[in-house]
Amino acid sequence: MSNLVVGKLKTLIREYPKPVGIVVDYDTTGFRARAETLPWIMIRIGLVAALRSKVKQGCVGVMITASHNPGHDNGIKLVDPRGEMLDQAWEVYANNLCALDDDAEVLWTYLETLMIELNIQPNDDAIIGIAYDNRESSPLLASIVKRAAQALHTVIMDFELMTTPQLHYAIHCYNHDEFHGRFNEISYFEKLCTSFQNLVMITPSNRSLESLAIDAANGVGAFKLAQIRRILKKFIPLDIYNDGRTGHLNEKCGADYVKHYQIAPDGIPLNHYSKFCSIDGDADRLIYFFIDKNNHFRLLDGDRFSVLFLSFLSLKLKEAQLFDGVKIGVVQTAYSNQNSTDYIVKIMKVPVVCVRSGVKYLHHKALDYDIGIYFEANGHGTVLFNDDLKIKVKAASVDQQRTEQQRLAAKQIHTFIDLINETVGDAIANLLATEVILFILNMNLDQWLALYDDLPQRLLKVTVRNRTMIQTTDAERRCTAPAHLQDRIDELVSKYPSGRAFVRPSRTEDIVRVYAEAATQIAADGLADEVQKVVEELTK
Ligand code: 16G
Ligand code: ZN
Repeated sequence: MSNLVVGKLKTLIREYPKPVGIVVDYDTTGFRARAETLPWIMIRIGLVAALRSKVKQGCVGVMITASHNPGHDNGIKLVDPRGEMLDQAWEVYANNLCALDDDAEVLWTYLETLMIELNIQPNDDAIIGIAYDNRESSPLLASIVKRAAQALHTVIMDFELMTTPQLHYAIHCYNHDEFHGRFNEISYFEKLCTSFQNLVMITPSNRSLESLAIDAANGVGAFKLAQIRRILKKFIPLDIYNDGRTGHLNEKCGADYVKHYQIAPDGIPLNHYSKFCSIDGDADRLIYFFIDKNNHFRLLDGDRFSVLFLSFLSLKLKEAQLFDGVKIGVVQTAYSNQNSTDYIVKIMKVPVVCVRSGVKYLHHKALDYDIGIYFEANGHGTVLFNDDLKIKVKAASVDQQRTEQQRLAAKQIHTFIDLINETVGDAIANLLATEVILFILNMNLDQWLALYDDLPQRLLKVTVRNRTMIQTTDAERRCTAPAHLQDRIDELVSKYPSGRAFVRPSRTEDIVRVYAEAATQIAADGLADEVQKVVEELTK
């Protein structure tokens, strides 16, 4: 066996050598870089995926995407058998493999040691499911992962073109008893569309749903949305723009662009609709926007989804007489607008916890609740419901001791749970969830936005010599290095009414991010500029 594996690895290494002196780091987003620099990493990740599958005795997912990055980038991340992000201990194995010399014998020695430590054999069964987004480089990178994994006796399930959340869901289904080791894309579309239709149909109303214009970032989501549009055409008109047929991926469009620049994307007719949304390149982020009556661009970001989903669920739990005793919590990051946090805590009386950026940190924390709602301000998030709560809600929906209104509310929650993709934030599922909540609550985007006013904010990118000089604590809200940086930020913040600012090194770009908010836009801009100057001065 070992000679065979070493032989296959030798061939792969010869074809896709590791550049000299390169150092990479698997973090919350996996690996991400210019596509042409990635092939050698694919070999290592293919091996890690195979081992992870052997250990877990389940199917492991491999997603090839660079999300909202430009089309020339690509990336890779692994999905654990429950459909969740890769266990953090395994990030270390991925990094260790990448740090080794480009030599098949060396790689094999490391793998052998690891297999002994993990108590697995090279020829134990392994299965991985691979999917990719619509970047030109994706099929080649996927083929390298497959070949490396196959060297370790691995069965490959080729999902080809999929969104990141679809792959998470596919992996969850594949490993879940209920699905008996099967998954096909139809079950994903059925889950979303059937629950959406049911929610619309059980809700008494004589209104119909208004058209939604979707900016699909010229990404893989466009192709999947086209199928949803067809299935749901009698229920909601979904008009897809930036659909990947002509424009470039994430170029002047997509959720990240719209959120970052706070402007409408190119390629969408602003005069024709009252509701718009943007998803990102791999369809795991969503933001909404509209043009108000004064012709101003208005954004509804991830914080707004937390508030909307929470309002809906609290109301329906109360109507179903299920609210008491249910532990609901909202998980946010440092980027969440302070006014959203205040609204949730002070007005809605629901606790908020802040964790560091990165979906897996939010997801993990949300598991502490019966209903855990988490969204990053950038539009990535979902809702998690624990099993007891699901059973309780289902029972209430058919409980003849309850009034019809109480049963209906329980049924609405139960159907809403079906619509949500609990494995990871899913822009397509969340878009349908948002539409149906607005329909049930009879709200338009103006009313949704009016729930609270955002504090003006400014986000800056700062280029420094070495971004790891900046170290943070307290969910990335305070700096511990370089010395004096936090004191200087505190001093600046104290000059601004409602001021708040923090600095953190990006994990996806070679820059430092500065965030500031304050009572006015001028003040937020001023505070961000002042903090930027201090960062530049102390990292010279
Ligand atoms: C990635 C993360 C996102 C986080 C962002 C921070 C996932 C799937 N995505 O996009 O959650 O907000 O990185 O990026 O975890 P930054 O470190 O460059 O600010
Ligand atoms: Zn994404």
